[in-house]
Amino acid sequence: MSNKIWINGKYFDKLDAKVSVYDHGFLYGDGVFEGIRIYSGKVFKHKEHIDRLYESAKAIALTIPMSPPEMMQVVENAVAENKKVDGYIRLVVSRGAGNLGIDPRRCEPVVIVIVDDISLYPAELYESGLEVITSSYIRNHPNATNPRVKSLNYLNNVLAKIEATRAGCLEAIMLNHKGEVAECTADNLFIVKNGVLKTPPPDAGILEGVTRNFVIDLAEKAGIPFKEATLTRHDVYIADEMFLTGTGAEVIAVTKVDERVLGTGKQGPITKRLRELFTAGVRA
Ligand code: PXG
Repeated sequence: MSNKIWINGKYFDKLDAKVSVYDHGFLYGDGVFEGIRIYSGKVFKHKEHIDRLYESAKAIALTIPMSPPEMMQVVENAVAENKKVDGYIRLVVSRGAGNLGIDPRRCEPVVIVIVDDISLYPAELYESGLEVITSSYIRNHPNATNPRVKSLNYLNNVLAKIEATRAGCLEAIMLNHKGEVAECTADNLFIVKNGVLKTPPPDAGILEGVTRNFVIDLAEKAGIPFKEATLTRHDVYIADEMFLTGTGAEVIAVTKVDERVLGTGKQGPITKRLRELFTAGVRA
């Protein structure tokens, strides 16, 4: 069955779901988005994603032409329309079509809900762990487009991803402008050192991931010592364990960074435990 894609109030088949070439999302990356999972017929952390979408929109001075509860209803309806039980939702709010200048005042926002599937990394890597590099591209400076805004401008991250794949890896660690560890191209990063779980704080210049916050909750409930901490590349190299979290990635171990083997070179015990808690938790 073809996907039914919702655009400003109407459903379109995948091949007919189109936006204008004058759309400022296309011309300038002017817009915001969310990626959301559907597990067992339920939209996972729906309110958290919608709240972040509205915060991202507010930060770029984009008024979404409906209220958050209305948006949640639109998303629920699109999931039902597509009869999706397990899948992925891409919610996009573009500044919309205007003229060819960057001034957005003539634009009419466009809201798009795509219901589909996603898999970021091959299934076997969820057992063996990923190998990553540190990118030469830094994450956005907080006084440029703040990394907490999930904007349609992912070019920095795309360049880091290209750098990674050219180096034979699937993911890259991005540092911030101070040289501290921020996150990967579409995932947050955690390490374990001497039994303590650590991840960079939001002001390290990261997207404050919904999956990140869920995993922190799971760790705290399971009694795993946790703290937000400024991390350098050195902390990553000498970590006992490392893993990434994200809507697309879920929870995946990292076993090699810049050709340094982490810990035993296998998915570590705390990572394994959190992966199990995650898999059970998203369907609870
Ligand atoms: N950092 C960045 C830069 C992201 O883009 C995350 C962290 C994780 O956040 P969540 O809230 O998802 O736990 C993201 C999420 C894709 C894709 O198509 C990207 C994301 C999510 C889903 C799919 O590559 N980004």
